[in-house]
Amino acid sequence: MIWNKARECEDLEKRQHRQLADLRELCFRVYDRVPFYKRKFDEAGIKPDDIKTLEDISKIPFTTKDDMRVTYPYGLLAVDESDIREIHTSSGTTGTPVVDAYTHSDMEMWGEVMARCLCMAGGGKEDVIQNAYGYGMFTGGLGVHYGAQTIGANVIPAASGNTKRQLMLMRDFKSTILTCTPSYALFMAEVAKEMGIDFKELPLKAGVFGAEPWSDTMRQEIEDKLNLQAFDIYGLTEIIGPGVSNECSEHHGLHVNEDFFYPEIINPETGEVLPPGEKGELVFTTLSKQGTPILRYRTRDITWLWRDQCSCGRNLIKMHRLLGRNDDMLILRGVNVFPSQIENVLLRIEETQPHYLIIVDRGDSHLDEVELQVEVEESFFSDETKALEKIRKKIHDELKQELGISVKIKLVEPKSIERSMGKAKRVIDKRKL
Ligand code: DLL
Repeated sequence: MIWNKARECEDLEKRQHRQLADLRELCFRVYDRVPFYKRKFDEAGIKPDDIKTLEDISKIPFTTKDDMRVTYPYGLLAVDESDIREIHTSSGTTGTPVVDAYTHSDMEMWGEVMARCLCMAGGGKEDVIQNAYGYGMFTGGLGVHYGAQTIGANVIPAASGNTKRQLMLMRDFKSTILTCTPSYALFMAEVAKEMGIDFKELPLKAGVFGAEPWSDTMRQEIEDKLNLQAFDIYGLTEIIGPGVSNECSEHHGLHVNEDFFYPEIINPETGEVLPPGEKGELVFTTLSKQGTPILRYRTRDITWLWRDQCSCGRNLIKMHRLLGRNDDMLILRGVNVFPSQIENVLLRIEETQPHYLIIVDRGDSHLDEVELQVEVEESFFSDETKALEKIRKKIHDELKQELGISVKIKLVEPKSIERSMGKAKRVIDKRKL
């Protein structure tokens, strides 16, 4: 089933016509209401009325994660605060987060795009959707929830964690669709095995997995172990949360909800817009968002776009599953982590040196395991285990506070981590993503 045939299969010319009208309206609106954008337009020497074609979008300056951070909390708001119905922030960290503020119409739009995604995965009114994405400031839980309610399904707001209860709910309430991160899906398979639950005996038919990188090999493993069809879902807080794009049953690229989120691929070095089929950095403009509209947001995600007449009937442009990022952001257990955050914590702790190595792996549990090797300051390095244990615990606790996740700390001798003459290699990622 297609949730909104009129929009998802719309004649291309008509769609582009509306995209342009929305883009122009957006430019006038933010120029008028958001001093940040007015300044950006003025600095670039352009006026909203200079945007006369869709290609003219390339005249508009990019927006970056840093722009969003320095305008925290409400610097990008384009409506009165009293018109905001809900806010979400980027996951995990206690540093300055990125804020997404939604008006009533933004909430409706979120419900609509998520409804489309769940439909692409075969979801409908008769389904029981077990939603094991985190609820809270993270957009995953509530985003999927609104989509599930829009399609009229029964949603089980299980949230992430408490895996045994999760599996019990799945069995007893006969969940047909599972939504969570792909690594959590595999972890569930392990626990199910220990509990003696056989997925072949459950009515689960589909899984909508995203929020972190995964591969076709991992898809195969999930499909085999959980006995379902796995669909890739993509999204990001800055744009809306989940619901930006999703795979249909063809499993050949993710359809982008381009009537709401206008995608471009750029050369990350030059900023030049690249033609369909060329690999580069994904950039989005939210065409109709009211609360915190974003113009030309540089996602740092690497992929390419193409358009074909998909066998599912939709002609929404497609993006290839993500190929990686062009910054050093890691996604650990669904939490976005920058190595610089770890470095800042180490710099605050006098017993350590900021010489460190982050080793990420997926253990038997299929969940991300992170080990931080860190050098101890020469004058503090002693053989006394008790003293070292105290330092280890201090780093562990401060990192947990900063990142929101637990990291295994391994203290190493001064000068034992390899020094680099160029860009230091701080991360060894052994996950096969
Ligand atoms: O992860 C929103 C989301 C929730 C998407 C639930 C899908 C499902 P953020 O925490 O802001 O938002 O992280 C966004 O996560 O820029 C990508 O680098 C990465 N990411 C999201 N989906 C995928 C995916 C949510 N399907 C960042 N494959 C993005 C690979 C993904 N990476």
